[in-house]
Amino acid sequence: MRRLIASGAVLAATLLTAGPAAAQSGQAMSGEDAIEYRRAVFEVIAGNFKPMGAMVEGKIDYDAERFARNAERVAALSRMALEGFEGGPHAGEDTEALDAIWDQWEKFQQGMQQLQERAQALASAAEGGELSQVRGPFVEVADTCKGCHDNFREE
Ligand code: ASC
Repeated sequence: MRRLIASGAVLAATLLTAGPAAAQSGQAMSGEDAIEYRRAVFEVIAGNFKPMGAMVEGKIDYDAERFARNAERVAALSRMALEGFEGGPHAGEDTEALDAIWDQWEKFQQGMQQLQERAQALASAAEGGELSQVRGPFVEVADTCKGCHDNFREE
């Protein structure tokens, strides 16, 4: 009985501190947590994507294994990004996210979906190990990045 009361108190405290954003969507992070989370995801995406770009552009030597490994990471991370936007706009200074994301949520979600699909296609193409096979899929992913930045990110 004592244990039941204790767990009830913990549950009540959790619900109280989770705040209105979480209450609305069920699981959304709130405020600075959401901003920090999504920035971290995009930071690691960029850290993996940039060397791939340098290989495609011939600025560094093509390393098929590294390219495929990074492509796998980008594909996995692309599936983690949307969560950081749910329940927003979030209060916080350290963000370039435009309110257009939440005003046009359907369109934003479709962009994120396209990123996931194209990043997966790139990872699959990279398994073949041929630079000629990854160029096209790489450009498609980069175009998707740019499309969302143009529409949904501050200049
Ligand atoms: C990158 C990077 C981006 C995208 C974008 C593609 O390497 O950091 O944000 O590619 O520039 O157009």
